[in-house]
Amino acid sequence: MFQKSKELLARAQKTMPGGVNSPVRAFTSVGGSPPFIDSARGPRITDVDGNEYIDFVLTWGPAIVGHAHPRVVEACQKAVARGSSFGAPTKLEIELAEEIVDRAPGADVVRLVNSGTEACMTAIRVARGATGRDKIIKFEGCYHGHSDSFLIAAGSGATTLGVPNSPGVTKGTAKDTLLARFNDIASVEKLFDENKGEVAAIILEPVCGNTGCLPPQDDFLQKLRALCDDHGVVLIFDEVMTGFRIAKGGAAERYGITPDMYTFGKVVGGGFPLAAYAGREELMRHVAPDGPVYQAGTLSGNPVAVTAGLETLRLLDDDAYDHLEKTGARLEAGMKKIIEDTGYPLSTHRVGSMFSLFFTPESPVDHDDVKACDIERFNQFFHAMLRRGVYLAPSQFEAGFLSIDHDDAIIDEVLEKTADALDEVF
Ligand code: KE4
Repeated sequence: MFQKSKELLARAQKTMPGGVNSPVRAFTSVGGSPPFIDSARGPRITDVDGNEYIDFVLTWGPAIVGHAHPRVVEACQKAVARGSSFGAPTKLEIELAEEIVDRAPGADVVRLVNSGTEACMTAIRVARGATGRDKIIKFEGCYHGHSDSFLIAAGSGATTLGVPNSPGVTKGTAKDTLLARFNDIASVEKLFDENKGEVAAIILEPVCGNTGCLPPQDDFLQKLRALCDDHGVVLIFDEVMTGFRIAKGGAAERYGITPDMYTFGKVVGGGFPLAAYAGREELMRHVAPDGPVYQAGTLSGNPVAVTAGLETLRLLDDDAYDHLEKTGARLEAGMKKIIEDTGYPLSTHRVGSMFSLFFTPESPVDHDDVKACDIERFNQFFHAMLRRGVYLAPSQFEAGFLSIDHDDAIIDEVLEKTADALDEVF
């Protein structure tokens, strides 16, 4: 079933760490070796051995209008034929910036960059530059890319100071990152009390997607907004995953909370290396060349990636979001029915078109809860689904995604396969 993929992996490992260009692709947590993908179209991907899968990874979110959407392909073909990058301003970048400003509540000014990592690392630089403060608060289980300030684990229980969770990150960097617990406003208040006047920003995924799909509880986001207002702290919504996916205006629109800054990625680039940070005029005018906070990029806003992002967002009209919501609800209802009928120790969360099936009966509210999942059983389930032609994210700590091409027939087929795979692993 995976012969050619296995051969390619052995060859790839000779010249690339783990044979991959991003660690999660190596299947380290789920075991086994990853299928090497040959092509994708709509809701499906095909590997080099000819195996076809219904895709719920969607290249970690970007393929929300399906893989290789004809309109996106045609527009990018025309764009690349006019030159792939000029390193100079273009009209297209204005159109994408205006589309983002139109959609994201409170975003007045946008800067296009090349990855979510770049967007997040720059957003905290702007917050630090604008406030003159050094510390940031992030939440355990939230991921904001691989820049040093975010590769921080919670220190010993007593302290809430961060410690590096990757070699190469200095203690000097780690001391300025404080760790709070998602959905636990008291953990944030405690950090504010212990670091009076030193916190520049709070950055969070308003709906976690990097510890499975965890929605904000009750009025958690409202209370965070109020705390930031009280302490003059910049509230940054990392909407790299949720942006333009869970609503036209992302989590800010869905939950009615306006952050001071945003980061975007994935959907906004339509599968090309494009991301963005945005925010209130007063903050974003600190960014060079308007202000002194420096950030730059050779390929930032290149016309091909901008074309892909623009075409994708233009396809995401009200009907598209209505479809994503309906298929998400169908999937969620089906999973809940399986859990109810079988009594298996499972729970599920869904927000719009992102979801997770957790291998714990207690509905998780934070990263610790997800760490208590039966990871071994998840891994068995993952492979059981792969053998059935369903490509899930290769980790309990990732979220699943739907595209506008995932229809009722696909959802019903996957629910059947899910029940069958669960019977196999339980
Ligand atoms: P990139 O640098 O990978 O474009 O974006 C970093 C990032 C920032 N913020 C959020 C909320 C994100 O989810 C991400 C990246 N997400 C992971 C998947 N959970 C990308 C997959 C990978 O690392 O290969």
